[in-house]
Amino acid sequence: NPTIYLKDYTPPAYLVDSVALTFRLAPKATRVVSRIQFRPNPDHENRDFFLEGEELKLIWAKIDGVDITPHVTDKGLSCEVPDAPFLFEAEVEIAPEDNTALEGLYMSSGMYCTQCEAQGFRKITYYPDRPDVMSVFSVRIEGDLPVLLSNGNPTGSGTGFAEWHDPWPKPAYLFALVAGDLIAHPDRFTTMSGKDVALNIYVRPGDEDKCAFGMEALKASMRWDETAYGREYDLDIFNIVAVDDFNMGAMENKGLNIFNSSCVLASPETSTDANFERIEAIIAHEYFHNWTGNRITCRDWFQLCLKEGLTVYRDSQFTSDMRSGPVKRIGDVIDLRARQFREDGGPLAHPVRPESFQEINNFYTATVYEKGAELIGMLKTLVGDDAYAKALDLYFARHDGEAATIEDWLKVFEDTTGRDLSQFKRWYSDAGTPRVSVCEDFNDGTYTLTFKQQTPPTPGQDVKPPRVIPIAVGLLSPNGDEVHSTTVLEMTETEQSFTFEGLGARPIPSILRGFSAPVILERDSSAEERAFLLAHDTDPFNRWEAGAEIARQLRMDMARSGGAPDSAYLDALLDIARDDSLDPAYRALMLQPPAQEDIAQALHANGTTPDPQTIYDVAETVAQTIAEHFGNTAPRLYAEMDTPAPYSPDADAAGKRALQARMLGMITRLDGGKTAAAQYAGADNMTQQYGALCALLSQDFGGDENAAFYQQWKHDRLVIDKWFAAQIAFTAPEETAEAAARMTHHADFNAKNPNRFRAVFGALAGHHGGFHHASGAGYALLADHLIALDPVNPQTTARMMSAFSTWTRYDADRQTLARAALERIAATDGLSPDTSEMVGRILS
Ligand code: BAL
Ligand code: ZN
Repeated sequence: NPTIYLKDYTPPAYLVDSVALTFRLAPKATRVVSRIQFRPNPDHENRDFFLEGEELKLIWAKIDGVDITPHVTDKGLSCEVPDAPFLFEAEVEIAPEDNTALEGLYMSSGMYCTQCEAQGFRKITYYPDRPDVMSVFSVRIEGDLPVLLSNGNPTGSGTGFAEWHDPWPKPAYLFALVAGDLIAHPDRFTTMSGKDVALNIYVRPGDEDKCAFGMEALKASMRWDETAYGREYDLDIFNIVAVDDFNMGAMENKGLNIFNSSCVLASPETSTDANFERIEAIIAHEYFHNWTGNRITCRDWFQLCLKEGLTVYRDSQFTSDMRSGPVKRIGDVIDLRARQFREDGGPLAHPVRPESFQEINNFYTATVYEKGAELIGMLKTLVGDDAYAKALDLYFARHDGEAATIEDWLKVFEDTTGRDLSQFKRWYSDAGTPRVSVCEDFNDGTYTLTFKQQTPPTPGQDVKPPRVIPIAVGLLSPNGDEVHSTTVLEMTETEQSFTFEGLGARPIPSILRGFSAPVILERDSSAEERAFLLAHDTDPFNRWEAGAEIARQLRMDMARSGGAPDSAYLDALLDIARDDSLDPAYRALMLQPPAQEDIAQALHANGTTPDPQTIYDVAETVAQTIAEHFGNTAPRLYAEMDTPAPYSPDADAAGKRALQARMLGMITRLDGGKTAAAQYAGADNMTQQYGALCALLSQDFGGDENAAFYQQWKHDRLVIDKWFAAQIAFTAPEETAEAAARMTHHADFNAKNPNRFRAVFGALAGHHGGFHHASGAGYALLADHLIALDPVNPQTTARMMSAFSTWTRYDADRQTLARAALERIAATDGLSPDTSEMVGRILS
């Protein structure tokens, strides 16, 4: 694939005023008739007419009713056209049943569905498949299926057909069609201006009882967007459809969101607390796209963060409002460090707004999404809440109905506040995670913090000028009082000092409160100071951070030079666990050990080659020591955290269960699995059933429960995905690859289903010690299966390639093994452009 550059952007040669599509559905030979009203774009000189189209069989084409014979290649169609508005018509044939890539129109468990973002519409018909061509769509679907859905409002239906009209101009990537034997879970919503909206969640028969939670989440999202952003829904109907085979989590098609069934179906018996929270967040995310993504879309795919960063930011605000703000923030930062910092520090690093790509599907990344959201949070911190609200109002007013850019986005903030955001823009253009070091001085009542920022080089970007970094700081007195409440310091230079006057004693600083910027803070604080902040910081994020830093440092020290946790650390954990003034969900997070991947990342950043086996052994030793230190506290707290029946997925109850699960992990190390087996036997919900199973498997118990679990749930695809993952996640490193290989031979393994493929290989890649085992078996197995999957489903293959992105961090022997696996992938004949780009970047 050629490389496409942001700098080469040119406006479309032709615009589309309206498009009418007729689908005659058939699994092997669906016919699509398109009638597209074009007009020359006055802003464009070049008049070459080209429509993207891939894997289409052209039946006929006409311009203004006259047959034409266009020039057709495997990329699209070109022909002579009038220098005035004209009607282009064509009929094409496609084979949804053969479409295993799950892009365009495909079939999943007997239903037709679509995925058009980013460039899937070109596999449905010839079209200017670019987001800056927005048009009004009318759709007629003909097919012998009970439910026939498309975007917009229904305009007619009868036996074997349905018609839809979407009055809101949209790019082709937001087109959707669903047809199948589906059951609706219906509801209604009255918008803030009193408009009645019909809501439906469509599912396969048998899944009807898993829709209620998603529907409540949808209504809460609709209300929240009205209250928080003044955004009202704009069609008569809003449909969600659950699909089993889906490359992503969900898709925000206008008025017809299509969801991976794992991201919408929920019931207490089959879904964990974590599933419920994620479903609520994803439903919100897709709904919020209606304004940030659909009404205002992206001019080109380089601007992907314009809709994704903002929408992730909005869904995190929503979750914070629905649940606990600090718990959500801590969870987001854990995730950011695990996925985005890892990306930003390796061969896949790219700017939040990339400047080039070969395959845009490879840029649906943690950097575009999660770092993109962090940039919105920083902007809000810098301008303040009121200015943020005004800027957003201006954004919606100024760009509604447009395909916008990051420049447009920043301009509304500049126009609202009078600030110059040119330095802030570097956050969009420069890859890499800034490292911010700090030193301090106290003299005669004046306390000075001096910060230095430095961003390491990333692929294609050697020099990184300083960025504006909002650093939220509070100061505590030695007796634990807050002597200076949170202030946002605006760092703009490479090195910069900030002073605080009139202090009676040298304060203890709490820096980067709330994780006010996505940077790595480097501070040589003493163990005492961290322990002090862990006990006294009034900022819940930084209090957690102090504990996390102690936990990370301990494991790094042990991995480098042995040793054991000291009793101060163990007692601090006990104090937190028993502190009733703290929300159980927060306590559970405080007791969550750092991921082994984080320890490897931190060791590498500090110049030590991480040894995955040692990191695994340290994690086990520390966990065992903590369990022993907790002694009777664990069973006592375990009992205290009992939640009343019936199960409720609300945040309070889920928080209690999270803390209870931490205790169960400790107890299972000491009681031979008795408590976990009892929990398993008595559980009336998946959180506790699966939690007990995982606790048992992690200590090599639970053979009977494991077999019973499979028997009980073998009919439920989503539960069996969890079971597949659990067979791998709790193995010792030397057994992980073998366990994953065994699961690929299980009768229920199906590589064509992305959820099942990810259950196995996500668990393998997520097992740090196992994937990076010295034998190289993890690398080899993943390479085998990626090579096999690539011709079937390039997108899922390419995304899973990122498992290899840290390979150069490890020792020479592991590097040799990983390189061999990567080179084997690279040398595969006919490798997809998606995977080819990924392997090229990872090897470079
Ligand atoms: N737009 C792709 C899926 C999502 O981010 O919502
Ligand atoms: Zn999104």
